[in-house]
Amino acid sequence: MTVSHSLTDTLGILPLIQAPMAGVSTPALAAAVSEAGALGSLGIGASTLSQAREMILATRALTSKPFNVNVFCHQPARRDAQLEQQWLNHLAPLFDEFSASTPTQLTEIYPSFLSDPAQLSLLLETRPAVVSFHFGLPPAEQVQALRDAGIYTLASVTSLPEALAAGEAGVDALVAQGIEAGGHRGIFDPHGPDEQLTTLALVRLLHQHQSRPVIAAGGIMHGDDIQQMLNAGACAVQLGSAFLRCPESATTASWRENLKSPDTAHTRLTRVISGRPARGIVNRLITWGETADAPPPADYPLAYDVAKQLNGLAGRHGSHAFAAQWAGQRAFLAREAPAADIVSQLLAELHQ
Ligand code: FMN
Repeated sequence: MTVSHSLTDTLGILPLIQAPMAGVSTPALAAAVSEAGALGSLGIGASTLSQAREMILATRALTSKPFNVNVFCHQPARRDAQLEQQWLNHLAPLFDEFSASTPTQLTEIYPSFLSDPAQLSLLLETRPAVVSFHFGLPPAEQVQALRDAGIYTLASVTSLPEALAAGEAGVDALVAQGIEAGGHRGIFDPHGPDEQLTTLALVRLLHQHQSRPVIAAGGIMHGDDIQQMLNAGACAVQLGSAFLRCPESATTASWRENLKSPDTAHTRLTRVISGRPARGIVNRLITWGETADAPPPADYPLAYDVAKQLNGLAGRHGSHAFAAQWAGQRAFLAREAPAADIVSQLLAELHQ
């Protein structure tokens, strides 16, 4: 049986994690957060193996402190040629706007940790202090192999059954991701039921009904929010949106502009961008993909393939109207400051 120790005691860090954010959390961001005494994270779910290796080595060159590396554990896409064609047909008028033809094929652009043994080998070789899983769980033997290598393991969960499954798989601690959270929802089966619990409800539920340490994620932007989660039984918190405006983040200029505007409060949890539920600032693809007559989007990550192609095309014409700009419900509270200052401001508020 796995004996879990608290992340903060094991690693000697503050109870604060900068969320892994694929494409946004750079080595500079992760290292700055870790140097400030919290836990920085890299998201390698959207990277090639060599990019992932480079990011891990670059982070290690910037800090000797612990950091987290996050992988995607999604099930392979359900291929359905008819559904994929319907989705492409629905998006065709958007490609027409740029006088471009619609793609004819969709590709699984992100290999899952579950089907790519090279990702496990990379983690065992580079041994980051922490590894976290999103969208599901690896088999218990793989979790054990990571733990045997001295790696502390985390898994995103959105419900009690997912939390119990993560416990069964031997994961050390759970990231309880509430409905307020920005970015992709870590739900294991995106086609299954979803109670859509708030972060506070989920933290209390998991604290009451299972024994693994719980890390709260979703809508946490201020020291008061951290205190509320610790009071509810969380041992730490994980914040993504709070770090989007840091100079160290790879957030684009248009995304940063939008984060400053009151429109940032207008986020939506939608499957139309990637095929999995994810929360972002409402853009033209979301509006277009959610019209009453729209067919269901292609499965994850097939829908993301065409969304990225559309965004690339629009970008070449100077438009950001189709960019996926992930943000939590409370991202309008994100502060523009270096990551180390964000960490110290949050701690000062926590201890007021
Ligand atoms: N979580 C992951 O486990 N892996 C990711 O690659 C990932 N990418 C994200 C990208 C962005 C831009 C954002 C905002 C979140 C992402 N998340 C990812 C979700 C975060 O882990 C976390 O659950 C979320 O940021 C918490 O909500 P908040 O944004 O309100 O703080």
